[in-house]
Amino acid sequence: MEIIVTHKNADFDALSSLVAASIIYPHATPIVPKTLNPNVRAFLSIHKDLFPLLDLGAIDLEKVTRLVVVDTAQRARVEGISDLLARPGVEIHVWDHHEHRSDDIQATVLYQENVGSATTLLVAEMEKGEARISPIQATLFLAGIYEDTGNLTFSNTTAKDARAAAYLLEQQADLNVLKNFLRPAYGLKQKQILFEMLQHSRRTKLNGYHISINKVPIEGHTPGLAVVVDMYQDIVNVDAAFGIFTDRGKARTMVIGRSEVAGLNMGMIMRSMGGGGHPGAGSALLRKVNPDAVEEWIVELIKGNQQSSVRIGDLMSFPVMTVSLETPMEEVAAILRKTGYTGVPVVEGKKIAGIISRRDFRKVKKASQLKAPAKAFMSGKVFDIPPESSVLQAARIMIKHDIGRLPVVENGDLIGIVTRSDTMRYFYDMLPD
Ligand SMILES: [Mn+2]
Repeated sequence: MEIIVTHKNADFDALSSLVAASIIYPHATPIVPKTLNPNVRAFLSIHKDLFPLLDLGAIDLEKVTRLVVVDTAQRARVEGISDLLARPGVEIHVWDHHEHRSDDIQATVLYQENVGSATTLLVAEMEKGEARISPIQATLFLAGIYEDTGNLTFSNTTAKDARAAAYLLEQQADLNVLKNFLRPAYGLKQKQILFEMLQHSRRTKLNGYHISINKVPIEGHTPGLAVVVDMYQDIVNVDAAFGIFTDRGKARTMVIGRSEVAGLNMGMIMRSMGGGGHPGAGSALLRKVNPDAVEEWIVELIKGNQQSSVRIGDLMSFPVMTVSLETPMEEVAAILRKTGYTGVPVVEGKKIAGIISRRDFRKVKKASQLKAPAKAFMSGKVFDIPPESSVLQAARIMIKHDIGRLPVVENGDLIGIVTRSDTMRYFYDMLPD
């Protein structure tokens, strides 16, 4: 059998992706997660009978041959399927719009695009297949897209999201129903928190942006904090707003952020804190932390964002010491010795043909082989990077592939080189003046 699952604390995008996937995979059973956001729960309590969703408990997982995961690729965010993920022979399809992470679920088929909502990808697929969508399904799908893109206003919104929304309106999505469900999480408790935030509201200018960070004590489970931060940001009118909500009894702190500007990627900031999100909105759950320290941490992360405006092109060394395909190995060795470099690109004209590093000399077994040309020992697999990349991107490639230097390539030509110590120096702010 086939099942469709999504992340816990399901939002509208998660729920609508579940239902949308059940149209694309007509033989698959959509499984509703145990925890739902309050507005999703409210929607389902009224519309449950219209959507044939099952609990995971009703499924014999032994019989599952195909698993479809929607609106997340993170293992930890999907409950109850770790055995299934580990079982060989299970076909796994992932539909997700979050940035791909190396520890994500290993998909047999991965549909990943950086669009505003996961629903967008599934709706685009449906439109291609000319699937029939009922008005109530169209309404739910539009709720998914609207919630994740802030009604197509968040900076993560793409033309594809707007196109999918247009298609759903053509399929009679009902904006009145939508309006009632998209913001119902705002009640008395949320109102009190918002008022408290406004009373203690402070604005600061960081890295050229107007920021407001607000620390609020909360007690017990408090849903709808994202909506509160959203409204708070609207009212105080800043580029980015953060709520640091601490429940002292449970020693838990929920950090929620909203950003209106492309230069402040909230998802990136929250990922640095162990959470996640999109460029426009994100959150992180921290245990046993001091809210003041969290505030400082956020300030540091925002300041750090400024650094990401430095591009690899600013940091690289050039001209680059290179050797040709025919340079004898003994000459390469002499160059490495003289310069202290751990490796040197092998070029053919301006194009990189390979790279030769100290490690490659381990392959040299006899002295006579030192007369052989570089092309015989070089590694032809070269990772390179364009000059407009960020330092973080370069660091990621070097760490992932355990390489110490990355050729910088523009229009196919080698224009510079960046080393691991360049990036380290940059991160630790030890740039020589
Ligand atoms: Mn989503």
